Amino acid sequence: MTSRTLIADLAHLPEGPVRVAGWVDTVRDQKKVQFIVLRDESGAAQLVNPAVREGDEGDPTITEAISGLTNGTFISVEGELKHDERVKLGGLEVKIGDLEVVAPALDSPIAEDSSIDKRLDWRFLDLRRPEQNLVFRVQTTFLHALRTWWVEHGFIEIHTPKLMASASESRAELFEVEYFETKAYLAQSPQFFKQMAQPAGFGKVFEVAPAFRADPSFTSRHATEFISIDAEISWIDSHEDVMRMHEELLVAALTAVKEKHGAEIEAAFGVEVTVPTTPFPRIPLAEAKEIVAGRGYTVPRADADMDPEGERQIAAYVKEQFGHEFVFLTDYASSIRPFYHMRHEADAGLTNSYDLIFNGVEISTGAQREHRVELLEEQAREKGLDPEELGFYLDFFRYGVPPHGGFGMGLSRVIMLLLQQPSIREVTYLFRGPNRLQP
Ligand code: AMO
Repeated sequence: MTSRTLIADLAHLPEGPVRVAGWVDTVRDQKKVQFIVLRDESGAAQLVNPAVREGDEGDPTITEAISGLTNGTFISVEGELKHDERVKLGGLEVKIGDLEVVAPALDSPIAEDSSIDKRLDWRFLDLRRPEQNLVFRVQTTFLHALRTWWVEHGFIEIHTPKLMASASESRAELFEVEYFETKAYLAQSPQFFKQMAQPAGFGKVFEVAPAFRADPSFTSRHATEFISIDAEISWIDSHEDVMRMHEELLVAALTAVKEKHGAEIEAAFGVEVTVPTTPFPRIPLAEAKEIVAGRGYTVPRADADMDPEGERQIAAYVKEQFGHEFVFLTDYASSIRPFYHMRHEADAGLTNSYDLIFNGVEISTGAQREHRVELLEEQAREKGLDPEELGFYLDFFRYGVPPHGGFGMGLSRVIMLLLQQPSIREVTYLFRGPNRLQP
């Protein structure tokens, strides 16, 4: 590979010869001044053609080459680095000595004001924007911090299969695929197999992997394929232990994001990253619905989950009352939770479960699991599931399983809410939805 200096590193180099390479962002081509703004993955810098600047020496053939450059062309430039505080862009410029057009570019089919659909059609060009690059650097830091926390706390990483013989969540959102002479389903969640790690003796596990939902909705928060962040821990007393792990993990990850990217995020998105205090507020769902009703909004179905407006309202209340961006809604009714959630000892109508709301949107579901096989079988039957089909799963609970629980959290939802973006489409590398399979 030909060596080059990343543009972000130029600021720390002494004046002298350098080679930079990247995409032409803009060309200013006038009689007395000719310069290029060059962008690479680390930043942007101004390159000046000395041949055009009065009194400077240079190669006049370069002038012609620059005049013919289109935006987006990938070029390599050898030149002289000069530090000059008067240059707005980074206080430096590179005097062009030699310029090679490595790969020319057609005019971009998208602009900043293009519709999100058009930008997704041309996602590789859209991703070239510095804010988009920042999104994925933030995501990298976020995930790295999660992993670091998990590893420091004795978790084991697992990779569960995405081809399954049965549903793990609702049958309604299941993708069916041909599998030789039989059918398979794309995993909706690693639920069953992360639970399997408990009788397997792993103690604490995590997985970051794709999950699939045949959900035909076109909301800003749903995709048909998304990255699910999952954790499952053994030997818990209740979902409270899961929430404690969850909030500590998020504090670690948001601390890392703020330290590394806080200033950039503020400059690019006008968003101040807040590291939350612990414990996060916890409100039982029934009480949350009353609070929301007191604010003048009635969640449409009393026996259902919060709807999006209900989530926004309870988040607004929590922000006003506690100055917090997160809230755990707890103790969901068993009628609206999966069969595997443990129910309250004293009230089987409620579960040891929670949803985590961040800036007004659900980012996660967590729960203590039912580990007593007779109860689990009964709960499955009650939900209309066939214990035969779930045989492999129910067996996990027949051979010594500790009380356990965990959560699943959608990566793109967290990043969307952290950077206050309007849709997960903006923060997903390649979005998959009901009418998008390409690119
Ligand atoms: P649940 O179905 O609530 O729980 O999903 C957990 C989290 O995954 C994200 N998510 C989605 N993100 C984008 N598009 C979708 N279609 C989509 N569906 C879900 C959300 C959601 O909060 N097995 C349980 C978790 C557990 O109990 O451990 C489960 O999957 O952020």
